[in-house]
Amino acid sequence: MAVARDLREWIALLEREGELVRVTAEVDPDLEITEIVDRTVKAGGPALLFENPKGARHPLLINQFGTERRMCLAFGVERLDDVGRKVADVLEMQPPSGLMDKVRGLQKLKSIADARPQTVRRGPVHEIVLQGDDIDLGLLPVQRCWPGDPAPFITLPAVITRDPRSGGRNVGMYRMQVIDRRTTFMHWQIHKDGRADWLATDGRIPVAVALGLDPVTAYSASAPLPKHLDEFMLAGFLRGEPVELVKGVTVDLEVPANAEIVLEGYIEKGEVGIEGPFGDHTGYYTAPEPFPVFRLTAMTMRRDAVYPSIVVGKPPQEDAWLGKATERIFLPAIRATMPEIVDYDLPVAGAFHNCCIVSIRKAFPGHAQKVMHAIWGLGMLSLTKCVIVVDAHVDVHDYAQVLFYAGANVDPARDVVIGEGPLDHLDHAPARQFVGGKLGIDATAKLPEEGARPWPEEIEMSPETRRLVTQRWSEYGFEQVPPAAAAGFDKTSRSLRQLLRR
Ligand SMILES: Cc1cc2nc3c(=O)[nH]c(=O)nc-3n(C[C@H](O)[C@H](O)[C@H](O)COP(=O)(O)O)c2cc1C
Ligand SMILES: [Mn+2]
Repeated sequence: MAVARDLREWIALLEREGELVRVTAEVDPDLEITEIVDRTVKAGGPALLFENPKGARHPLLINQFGTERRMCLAFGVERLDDVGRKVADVLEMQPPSGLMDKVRGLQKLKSIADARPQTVRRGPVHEIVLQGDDIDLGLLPVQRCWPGDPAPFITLPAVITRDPRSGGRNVGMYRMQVIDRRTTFMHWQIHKDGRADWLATDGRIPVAVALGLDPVTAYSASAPLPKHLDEFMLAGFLRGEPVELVKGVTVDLEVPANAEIVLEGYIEKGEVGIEGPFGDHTGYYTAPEPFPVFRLTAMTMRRDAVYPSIVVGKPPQEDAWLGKATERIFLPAIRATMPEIVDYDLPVAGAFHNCCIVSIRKAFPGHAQKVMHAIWGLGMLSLTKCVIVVDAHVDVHDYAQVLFYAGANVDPARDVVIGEGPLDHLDHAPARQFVGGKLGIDATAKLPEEGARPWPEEIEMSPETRRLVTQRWSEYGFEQVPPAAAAGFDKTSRSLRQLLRR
């Protein structure tokens, strides 16, 4: 499946697939769009293109990522795990052993070569260039999302900076509160790479913000890559086509040539103001806090540029699927250092950082604790508040099943780890901001060395009886198939459900 080159091709693809609705009625970006989108997302509805946002010159695209199907369309895959497999293929590369192996190896190497962004001389993003007094963020339908928000916020930006020491590029998604026609705040939180670039800079740091990208590049801005890795590389690798970049007009940075809109400018080291509150993905308003001020020096656009937006709030919202994409794409990288991990799940209702369920092939006493501590030491997963470890055969995506083992296999006096460590910037629960408690729950079967009595056997029907019942099913004369919704959690009842569906 081909992936979209830019936002326009993506919109066309969504339309062909029946995944987009155009709204021609005049709709207010002040709260009204949020309420429409909130209902649409929760109903599993389509992407929405608001063609006449009130008071603005440009249309607004929202809910482009709001379902699993659209997320798969974005990556050109059948299932999100297929994207993870592409990453695994490269991470697990071995010296080739035969001709076919060599050919396959070359294909993989090509995908790595494609990852490198390509500089081009010009791009449509410079069809319109506004500088000085002509710069006006009021042209864009920037949403005020929730009633407690003091101003409109740009919510789906790809913020481009360079590390002043290494020159390495970073692309991050950080919300931007509009202050006036030519100024916003930049909400890069304490653990984030853009903020580190800013802190490492003396004086002013050039910043470019791309709005309206192909979906994979837009996603990549939200991906938690290690600091030294360029998110545009990830985008090129996942797309199988390099991201094309052009030189900025007023900043010494390169920007996506096919972006709908680019905001160029700078941030002074010492210039901060009070940003927020903002109704965030935690489900609460974040407290007002000092964040730096972004001053625009140019606003460039394609003709008829489309402005992209997203609403976050109490889960589930559209960002759920951006998070699930990260969960699937990063599994192979996590497994590269912890091969005992079978799978993991970051529940949407846990706002991703509140809870991590992980299944492991347990091999020695204390293994579950080892994995908890590894997660608390791994990239952005280190901010995870609660880790639940289960055995390999448990389906981490089936929360009823996880709860069963967390209940049945846990002696709280023995199997709960309470630690301390860094917490998400926006977590309001800990007594101090940024640090607080960690909860680990070891829901694996325990070994004698871990202080367990002989562990009982789990109940499973014998294969012969299952086969017999399957064979005789029609003989039993059931009139109606029992509702499959009475979802049990163990393998027996799942295979029974599959049987009943036939
Ligand atoms: C819709 C959306 C909005 C986000 N807003 C912010 C934000 O305002 N501030 C922030 O620090 N991270 C925000 N994030 C998370 C970052 O984009 C994410 O942590 C990313 O890895 C940051 O890039 P970095 O690792 O290069 O710093 C947001 C993510 C999404 C999907
Ligand atoms: Mn980064």
